[in-house]
Amino acid sequence: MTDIVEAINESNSIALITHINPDGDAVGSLIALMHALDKMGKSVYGYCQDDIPRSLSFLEGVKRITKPINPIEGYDLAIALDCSDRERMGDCVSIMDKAMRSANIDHHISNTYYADINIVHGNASATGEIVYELVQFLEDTGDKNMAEALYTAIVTDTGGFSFSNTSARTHRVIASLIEWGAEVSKLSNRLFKNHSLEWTRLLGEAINTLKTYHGGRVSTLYVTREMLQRVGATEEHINGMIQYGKDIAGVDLAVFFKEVDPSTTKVSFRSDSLVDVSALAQRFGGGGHKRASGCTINQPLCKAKKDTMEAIDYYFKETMK
Ligand SMILES: [Mn+2]
Repeated sequence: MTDIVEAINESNSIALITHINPDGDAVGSLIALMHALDKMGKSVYGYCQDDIPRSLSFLEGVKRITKPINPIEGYDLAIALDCSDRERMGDCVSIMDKAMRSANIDHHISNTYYADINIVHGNASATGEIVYELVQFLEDTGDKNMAEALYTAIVTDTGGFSFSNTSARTHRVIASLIEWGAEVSKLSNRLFKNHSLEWTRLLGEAINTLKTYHGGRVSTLYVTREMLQRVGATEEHINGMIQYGKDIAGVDLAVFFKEVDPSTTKVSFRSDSLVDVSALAQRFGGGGHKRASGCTINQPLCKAKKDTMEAIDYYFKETMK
């Protein structure tokens, strides 16, 4: 931590970068750090290659996160948040490359330590939990804007404090955030009880594809381009749907396939306890955590599904003998 605090103190212009296809942790961590650096009088710029999900648009300062179109070159410091490797930054990687110094704040065990300063805590529930710690070093006290952003980061990455990454420390951090002004019921309503009609209809489509394997221990769901069109939904609406496959009694491993285009399929894995899904995803060049991971397969949905199920068959044969 002292290295990054020093780097921040010595810098005036600071770029904050988060990952492609951003989630609550990506956006919340970036915004919280942005507010903290604002307070220190730094010139802060937020970057993300992709659009910010509408569900996060209520966060104060979210509009300041821009796409990397003609970014100012040569920032004193560029900090990547929630990015396990350089590729996760997408087009924003050039901003880091052109910065005087770089830092990487993340909680993925697969992190590749790609920056000058690397703050990687594999047991943190969210990058937001690490940013909370950093903010303590930078500020006397947090404010409501930081609290809402960090609460969002942590509550989304822990699945509402339900995943195994949720620790006593996580709850202590959340307690502080409530003291800083985070309103639990307001944030829960905004984040979890606010589904669009399109999302709900798409869920119906996805549920219709449900199949189970290995005696009900593995479930699969998928969404095609055609299904998205039929209900007027976008890719953003798919976020979180895999949970419905995993929440079925008896399911140890849930797999979700998303048809990106006719020759590209994104695969997500979730598991409860038995299956190390980071190993499964790595087989296809992906990565993630033991309990949540993903990969992109350059095959049509049908073939990607077949390949994935074969890998799962093999995994079950080898590890569940
Ligand atoms: Mn995260």
